[in-house]
Amino acid sequence: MMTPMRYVVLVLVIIISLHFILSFSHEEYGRATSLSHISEQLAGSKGHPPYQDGVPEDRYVPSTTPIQSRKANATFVFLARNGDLAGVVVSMKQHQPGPVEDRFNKEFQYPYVFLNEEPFSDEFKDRVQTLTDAKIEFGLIPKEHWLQPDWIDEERATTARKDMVEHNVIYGGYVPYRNMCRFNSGFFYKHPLLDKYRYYWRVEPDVTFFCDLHYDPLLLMQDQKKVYGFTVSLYEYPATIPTLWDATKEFINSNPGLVEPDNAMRFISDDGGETYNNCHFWSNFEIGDLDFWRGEAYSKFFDFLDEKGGFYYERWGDAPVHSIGVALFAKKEQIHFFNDIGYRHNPFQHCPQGELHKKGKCWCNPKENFDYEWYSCLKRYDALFT
Ligand SMILES: Nc1nc2c(ncn2[C@@H]2O[C@H](COP(=O)(O)OP(=O)(O)OP(=O)(O)O)[C@@H](O)[C@H]2O)c(=O)[nH]1
Ligand SMILES: *[C@@H]1O[C@H](CO)[C@@H](O)[C@H](O)[C@H]1NC(C)=O
Ligand SMILES: [Mg+2]
Repeated sequence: MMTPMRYVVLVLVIIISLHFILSFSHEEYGRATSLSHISEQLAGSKGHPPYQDGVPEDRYVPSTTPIQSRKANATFVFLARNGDLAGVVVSMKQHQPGPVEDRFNKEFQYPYVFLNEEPFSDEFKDRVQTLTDAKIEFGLIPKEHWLQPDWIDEERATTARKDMVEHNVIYGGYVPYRNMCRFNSGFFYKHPLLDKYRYYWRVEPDVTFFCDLHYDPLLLMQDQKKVYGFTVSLYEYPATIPTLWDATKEFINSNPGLVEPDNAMRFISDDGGETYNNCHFWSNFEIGDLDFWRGEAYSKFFDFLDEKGGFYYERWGDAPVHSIGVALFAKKEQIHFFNDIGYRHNPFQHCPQGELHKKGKCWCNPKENFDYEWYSCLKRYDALFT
């Protein structure tokens, strides 16, 4: 039997050791294994991250074109399961008649494309259609775009998953999550329902949009020939991508002509391409150019990565794969930070600061802003333009 005193001492020892195990410095960001873990690390005494850094520059130059007269060749893209319905409604309700699109989508009615590897239920379709007057198309993902290809060595994949579970790698044991990452990396833009569009805005369940927009971000992409737009950037867990950078270097070496000379390599590498610094744009929010993904450079890059099998032998995410692709094959000016779009996907959010916050009538707390937290990569994006 343990005496109460011993019990207290034991608990204290456990708490103190946990504290040491969990605390890590800036250099050790790679040890994090899950987002909730990181968010715990960031949580200050008030239960939210200690957002302590200054107000970022307002670097967006608004388009002077009146928005009422024109519309981009674009759609919203929403990958979801039937079980995601509640979260889909939350994301769309703010997205559609809510603040984000008040300024333009009522008039322009950008359509939505919903994709799923299973047929959407009637309940799902009915409830989603109720939320908007815009056209919604529901698409089925072909099996060969979704399932683990049969040339993947299942034994090797199983071992890798077990290993990741043992090491507490987030989603490390899940095949469907890997299917999703591979689909988002290399197949969503090949879906026939997206053929007729050039630009897309990716939306996920349970995200929050905080501000009014006074221009059409899809038209901004089209008019300013942007390729990729983001709101949050951060580090990937190295445990999910041990050989992704080696594969990338191999690809670059055998296809030097595909790399854009005016690229954003400095966003993803601190040593001129020798190593990956793990920075990536957080792809649960994306506004992008589908033709860029469909183009020669990215297509070849994706096929090359797919052949390596890292989506299954490791757990390559669509965020690092997209980010590396964009950083290497687009001009750095074609990557756009949507500073004025207040956005949250748990556990992180971008909240516009200062004048932008006022202008957008944003309802996020400006102090809760990930931009210049130590785990954010935005400073590396800024450095591209200085
Ligand atoms: N159809 C379908 N969609 C999926 C599946 N898994 C994930 N998704 C969708 O893919 C997107 C990303 O999945 P999430 O589960 O949100 O993954 P995540 O953002 O990395 O993780 P969370 O932090 O849990 O949100 C969301 O739009 C999901 O609805 C799946 O098995 N089938
Ligand atoms: C929209 O973009 C797609 C893909 O680039 C293209 O095939 C289609 O013709 C475009 N439609 C219009 C109306 O420009
Ligand atoms: Mg998500």
